[in-house]
Amino acid sequence: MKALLMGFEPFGGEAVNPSWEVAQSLSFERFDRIQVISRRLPTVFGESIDQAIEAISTVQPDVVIALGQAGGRTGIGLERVALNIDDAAIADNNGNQPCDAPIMEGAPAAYFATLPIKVLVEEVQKAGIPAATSNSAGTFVCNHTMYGILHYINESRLPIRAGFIHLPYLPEQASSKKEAPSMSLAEMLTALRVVLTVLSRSS
Ligand code: PCA
Repeated sequence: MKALLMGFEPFGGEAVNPSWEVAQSLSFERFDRIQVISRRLPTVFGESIDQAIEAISTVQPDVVIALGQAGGRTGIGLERVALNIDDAAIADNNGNQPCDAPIMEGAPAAYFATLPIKVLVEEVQKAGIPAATSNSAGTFVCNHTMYGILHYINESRLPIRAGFIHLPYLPEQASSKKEAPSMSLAEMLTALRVVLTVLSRSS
């Protein structure tokens, strides 16, 4: 199975983004006949979708998983749905801050992830790592990118399963914040190995 794993560059004043740390680390591994190809996306509206689509068409993966940082979450979040809306509480890395704007005019209001999210949550939990389904990927660049990926795959009728996973802060990010939950990189990597293994066995 060929898996395209995408993470984001740091944003909002952070020095790292766990999503890219995880995606990058896994690209150096080989397990269960899974080939992981990683790409780092800009935390920028529009450009993130363009680069994700470019990566999908060059890599031609079986599975696409985009990862993102969701500071404040206590576990791995398997996103169920992407909404056709941009509504940013902070500016992206290019200074864009859209408000109540559709991502794509005339396109569906939402897309569901095409990954078996309940099964994945259960398996990650069995590995001893906090995980939950999430019914909102927010309305910032992650939701935007998830929507763009699912819309592209749907419109192009590609046989690619795709979804989005949000990650908590890394301990080094949480250490300077008041009561912020975090998860170690090692645990995040274990969770993603579980996710990829389950997907490779059900392809
Ligand atoms: N998290 C942001 C965008 C990039 C990232 O890692 C989000 O949740 O929208």
